[in-house]
Amino acid sequence: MAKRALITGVTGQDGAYLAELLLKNGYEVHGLARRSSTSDVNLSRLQWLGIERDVQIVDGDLQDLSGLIRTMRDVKPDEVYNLAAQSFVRSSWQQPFLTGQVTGLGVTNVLEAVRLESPSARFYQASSSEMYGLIQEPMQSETTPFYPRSPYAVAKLYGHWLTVNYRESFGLHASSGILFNHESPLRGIEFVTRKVTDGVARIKLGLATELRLGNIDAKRDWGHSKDYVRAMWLMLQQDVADDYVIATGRTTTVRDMCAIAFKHAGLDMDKHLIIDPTLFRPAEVDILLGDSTKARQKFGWEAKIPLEEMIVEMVEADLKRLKK
Ligand code: NDP
Ligand code: GDR
Repeated sequence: MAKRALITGVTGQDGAYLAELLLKNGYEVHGLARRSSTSDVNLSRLQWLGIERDVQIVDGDLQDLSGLIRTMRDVKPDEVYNLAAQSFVRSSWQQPFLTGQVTGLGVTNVLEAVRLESPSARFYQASSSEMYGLIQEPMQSETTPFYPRSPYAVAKLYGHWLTVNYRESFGLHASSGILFNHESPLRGIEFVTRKVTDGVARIKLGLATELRLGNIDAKRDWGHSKDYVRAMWLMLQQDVADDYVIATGRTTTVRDMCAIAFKHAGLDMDKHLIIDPTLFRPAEVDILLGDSTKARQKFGWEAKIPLEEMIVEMVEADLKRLKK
């Protein structure tokens, strides 16, 4: 019989790529999604991948425990991937309470629903390199101390430790992936890589003349979402649940990432890039660089798609979108 997976956040970047991977692997895929007044459910990313009819959508919200319990009872999943979150760091200062409710306490709701209705299911929690925040070690691994620098990161830390706690308290097969930044053509437009590739495509097509960014000295360890969802799946195939860092092991400034996009489009970055102080954050994570030796040794995971290739793919996808 086909394995059954439930993905929360299926309409997001990772949810879409993970659904695609699980479908390819023969899974029956159920996705929790919330309705909005403009569309029943935002299926645009699933449509981009051509899988919108293959995913069974369940109406739900991470804040609604009773709905999650009912969903778990109905779907009876073998694997649960908790990807839903208010995931934009900058918004978390504007909406700290909501971020705490969804990104933090939401994890309690999903874990409780699993514990009560589907305790043999394997559980994945989407933890984040943002939890490292103010960096304590030059390369961050599973043993590096955390120092969160935003309401988002504080909420993620709560979800992370609760996952560890439910594993230790109730024996759940609950794993946490500490994923560093990962991007793709399906990345939300508010995140810096996509803001850059969309901005560059607009300038190239004569739809804009400038691109405004905040702190371009920040450094990130950027990988491709397609590589990272494979790591999520591999984690849940292990006999013993554990926590793993997933990263490329290479860090790049926002400025240098930006230069790749401008160069590919044949544009002079200095003529178009404007630094806007209003886009700086109240507290910044200056540098992230992950060490995913444990994931490589335990299940052979490595990032395959380099930053240059990904940024070019994103610029091309944005040019195509805008020409339409
Ligand atoms: P996205 O922002 O693209 O997707 C977030 C998803 O969560 C969307 O499907 C969104 O639904 C859903 N969601 C938001 N609030 C609720 C809610 N209250 N109830 C139910 N669903 C909700 O994020 P990514 O795909 O990039 O990331 C996936 C997860 O991994 C997130 O938890 C993120 O914090 C985490 N993460 C991401 C990293 C990255 O670099 N991408 C790195 C490390 C961790 P809707 O479409 O309706 O808005
Ligand atoms: P991040 O991603 O905060 O690392 O969180 P984001 O792309 O938003 O920022 C990366 C870095 O770029 C700097 N920056 C800008 N960022 C945005 N969004 N817009 C700008 O105009 C801009 N100018 C400079 C930021 O200050 C920052 O240093 C992402 C999310 O996916 C989280 O959910 C996830 O947990 C972490 O990655 C790992």
